Amino acid sequence: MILFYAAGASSQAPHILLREAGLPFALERVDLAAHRWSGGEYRQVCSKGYVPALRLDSGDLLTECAVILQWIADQDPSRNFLPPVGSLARYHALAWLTFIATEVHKTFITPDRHDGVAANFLANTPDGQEQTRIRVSPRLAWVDRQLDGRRYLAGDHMTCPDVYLFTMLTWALRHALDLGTWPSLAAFYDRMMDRPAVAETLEVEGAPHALIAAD
Ligand SMILES: N[C@@H](CCC(=O)N[C@@H](CS)C(=O)NCC(=O)O)C(=O)O
Repeated sequence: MILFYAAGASSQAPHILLREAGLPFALERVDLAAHRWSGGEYRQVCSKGYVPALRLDSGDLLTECAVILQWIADQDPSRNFLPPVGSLARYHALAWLTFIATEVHKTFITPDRHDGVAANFLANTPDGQEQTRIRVSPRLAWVDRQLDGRRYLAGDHMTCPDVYLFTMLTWALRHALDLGTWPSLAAFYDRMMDRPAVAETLEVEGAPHALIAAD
């Protein structure tokens, strides 16, 4: 299978989970500004034009970060990256995925689309950082309270919403939010950073892409 990604984008979350799961996969880097990948026009791969996208060995293409994470988790139920289908715990995990996708991921993103340029992020400028503080901080403050006394969102065991949350925290740091404001979130971030799959992912992806340059 092939994961289409951009360094430091939301595609980082499925990238981490693929490594956690030990599944065989290839990576294809996408230049979101130019809409290109090594094979040509990216919209010919993914008509939505964004990452992540996961091309399965069957040729099918999966999109939407929260869905790709579920698919990866379900490849090996014994790893418990998600609770069993039908269990109440599964719905709690899906609530986390949905919360992160809609309340956190999307609040980092401006509704504006820029003509001809894939630039849907809030600009990493003082104004963009201020908007991030206003929009994202209350959500992260709430997550911090939920994490109080827990190692991961579901308790002691890492599940797939955790990798999505981790990626959102890297965005928060890039937008100059101070994780020290939220002790449980800061401890969670450090815990995730200690995981080999996370370190490998960060090393392989390298410096995050900048759709809108800082400064
Ligand atoms: N709804 C999508 C959003 C994905 C998304 O926002 N991707 C960003 C990178 S994190 C992107 O590729 N932006 C470029 C664009 O939208 O053109 C998901 O949850 O996967």
